[in-house]
Amino acid sequence: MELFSDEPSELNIPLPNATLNYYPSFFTSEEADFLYEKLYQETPWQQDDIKVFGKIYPQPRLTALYGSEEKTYSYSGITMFPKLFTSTLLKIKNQVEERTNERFNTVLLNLYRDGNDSNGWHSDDEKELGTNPVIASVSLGAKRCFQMKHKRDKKLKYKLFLNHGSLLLMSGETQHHWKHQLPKTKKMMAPRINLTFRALI
Ligand SMILES: O=C(O)CCC(=O)C(=O)O
Ligand SMILES: [Mn+2]
Repeated sequence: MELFSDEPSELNIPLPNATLNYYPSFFTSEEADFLYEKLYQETPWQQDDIKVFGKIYPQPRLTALYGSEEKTYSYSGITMFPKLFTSTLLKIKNQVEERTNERFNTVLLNLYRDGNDSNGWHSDDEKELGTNPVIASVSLGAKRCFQMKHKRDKKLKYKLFLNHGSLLLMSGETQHHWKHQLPKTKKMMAPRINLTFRALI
């Protein structure tokens, strides 16, 4: 309940060919602080190499993959083997599922150590996710800019600053028609943790 705030608890972001729901204060700032610290400390962060246009680079962020089964997840030439959900991640997953009425069996964690870490233009459209995947993205830590661009209509662009403790739900045909990225920034930035819950089939 938000007694002293006029910030809406849920925003439907109206973009063509996309379904986006944003929950700016999905977690209270105390809950978000706690989860940030806990995940920062307890996650075995790794830095994989990725292949971009045939060249190998270290990924510009750290990641970790968790799931309820041992299904692997492959993207950008990497195959990740999930660890089993921790109790922290299961609690977050339950809250996300309750709010969104969706079910997830995998979460990919990203740690952006500073403004130099990033995530390039992509869609979450790997075949393991099926058609019209639902992606639930939780943000903790520094407020970073999340950008979207339509694949065909170059005029269609959107950006959103993702709050500490927020949830962004991307569903419907979003991944089919849009790409998203988290660009580098020259501003001094504290670390940010992002969790994307996904359903692998
Ligand atoms: O960090 C973010 O907000 C985006 C992460 C993302 O797009 C991904 O991991 O697929
Ligand atoms: Mn993505």
